[in-house]
Amino acid sequence: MSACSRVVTSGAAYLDIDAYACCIAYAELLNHQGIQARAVSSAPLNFSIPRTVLGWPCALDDYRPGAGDEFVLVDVSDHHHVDPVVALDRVVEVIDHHPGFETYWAQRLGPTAEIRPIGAAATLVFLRWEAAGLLPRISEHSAALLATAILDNTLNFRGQMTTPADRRAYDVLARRATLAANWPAQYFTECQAAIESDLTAALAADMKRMAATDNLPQVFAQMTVWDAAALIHRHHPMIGRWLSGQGDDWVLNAISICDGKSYLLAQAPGSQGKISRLQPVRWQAGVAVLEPSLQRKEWVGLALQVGLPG
Ligand SMILES: [Mn+2]
Repeated sequence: MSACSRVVTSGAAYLDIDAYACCIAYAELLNHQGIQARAVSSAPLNFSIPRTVLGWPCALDDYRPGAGDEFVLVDVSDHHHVDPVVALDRVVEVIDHHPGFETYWAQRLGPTAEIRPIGAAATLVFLRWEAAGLLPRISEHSAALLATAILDNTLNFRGQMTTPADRRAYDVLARRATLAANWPAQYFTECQAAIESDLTAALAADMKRMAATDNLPQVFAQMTVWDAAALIHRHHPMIGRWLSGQGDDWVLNAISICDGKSYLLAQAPGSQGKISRLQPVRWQAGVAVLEPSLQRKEWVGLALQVGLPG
């Protein structure tokens, strides 16, 4: 009989840098605390994890969860979209920053479900390390992963969900990981180059079907790049063709770090209208520009508010 393990895992569709960092760094923390834990995922990694990051000396564990294992969800709380390895009745902890399922988990887990609006789930994991008094023992690669996840999920601290805790966590972790001062530009530029070299795969890897609300286009693709205006200028027709193949009702939210704007692409008047009802943008030739940029989880938040009575 093998000993039971805490399996730290995330969403089913894909793993972004925040989910990836949280799995690895939170499993490392649990192990320091004497709880056997593993970072496990069966989802593909998306384009927010570029080659430089993959080159750091860390990885997910090659582990198949067994009958007695317990699960920790990080950077996900929608129970419809968790990794297929998860047994929902054996989830013991949730650490997330996506809105919509706070009540579901509060009823099941009480205070061990921590779901709150903050720039990155990685910041919540950083706070766990700090609260445990174990920050001096965090590995350099976990510190670098968490720091980079914070950069990505806060859109280089310009995202509207960014909090002072995200900034402080980045400063502490970047120092600990000795990241270069120009790491943000380097990171987002590398992500953009990877995305442009395989655009349809990048679209497929960060596309969600919005079942929860009628107030958003059904297909909601997103990418975060250094310069979205340049990317759209180069690839607009191709992006439109590929997304039209996924359905009639779609939008692409291309988040541009260098100018802090969202470049929205949509073709159908109905899809454009759904976006315009949530934010007052002007559509021109299928493109609308929004400053400051909004992330998909913020669009979902707006769409859910519209659905509330009163
Ligand atoms: Mn996240």
